[in-house]
Amino acid sequence: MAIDVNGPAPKGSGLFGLDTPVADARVVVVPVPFQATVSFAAGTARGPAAVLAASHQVDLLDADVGRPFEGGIAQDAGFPWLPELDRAARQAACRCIDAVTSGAAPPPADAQLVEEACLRVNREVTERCTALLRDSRVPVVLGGDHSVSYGAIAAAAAAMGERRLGVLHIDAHADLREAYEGFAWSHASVMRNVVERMPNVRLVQVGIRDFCDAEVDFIKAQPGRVTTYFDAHLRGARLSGQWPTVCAAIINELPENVYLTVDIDGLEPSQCPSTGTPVPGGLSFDELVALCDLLVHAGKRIVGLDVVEVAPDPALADDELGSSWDANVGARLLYKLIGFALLSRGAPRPDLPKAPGIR
Ligand SMILES: [Mn+2]
Repeated sequence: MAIDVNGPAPKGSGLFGLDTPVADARVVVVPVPFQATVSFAAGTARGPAAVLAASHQVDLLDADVGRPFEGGIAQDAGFPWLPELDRAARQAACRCIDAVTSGAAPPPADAQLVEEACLRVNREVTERCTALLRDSRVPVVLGGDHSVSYGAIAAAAAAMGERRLGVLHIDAHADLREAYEGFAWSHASVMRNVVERMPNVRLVQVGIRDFCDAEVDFIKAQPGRVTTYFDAHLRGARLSGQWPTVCAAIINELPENVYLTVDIDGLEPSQCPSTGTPVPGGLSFDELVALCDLLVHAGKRIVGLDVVEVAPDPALADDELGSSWDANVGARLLYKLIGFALLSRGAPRPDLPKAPGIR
């Protein structure tokens, strides 16, 4: 079916109202609705369904990134076994967290179930993304909690061979804990695991405003590997109109090939009120878009990306998810990030008439 960019998304159509077969898509979105180790409010397991529903509102022409749909975007079937595994692992994780927070040891069988679930998700996401990268396609993981990024980053890092991979990490949280609530593969440990297990990764964090002593010690101990732009240190640039200057510095820390991992809570909570662990402060939507725009203009190549921790308002029923504000922001951000990834691989830039005074 031809795409009508002027009309509404057809009922029952795919992500962004497109019907590109997965086999023909240059960008493949892999939904991973996993939240076993979520520590505060659960809900991101409904993120992919909500983003899919909300994506039908996204206009296909975009002033920042042009016509990403022409690159071919499709969402694959994900992992049919995942929802059941997620439910079982989440229940086991809750029992572990209850034990740990009351000073007891977690039940060993539950701890093992969570660990094995996390390892399986890591392994299967890595396999899926590796196959896409081998095919010169762009893997896009849609979470789920932040733990789902690990497998995608592992695939991208391995695809680099001897070359370095920059990981541009947008988040309120440093995610550098050695383990959290007893889980080695927690969302709160994902970047620690990336840095420790993928020697060619260079991690650059932006927007961080929730962290512990041990995470700061880890950052200090990794001067060539980890650079953290704390939100408090970015505030001056944000408030004084120096955002592009600080973006240039951030980008300068990254090698040519970049994996982009966006925890939606890196944005201001007004953009993600239902996410699991919202924190005041953070980047505006425009600041994140400007950072990505400058990244592409600087000649960096986006090899893969993810958007995680999007959660719809828990009051919404399954058939109402398209009206979720969190998912609306998530879908629009996802479309732009896909667009930037395609621009970074030579897609044509947008060609809009510019009004007087606009450069
Ligand atoms: Mn976070």
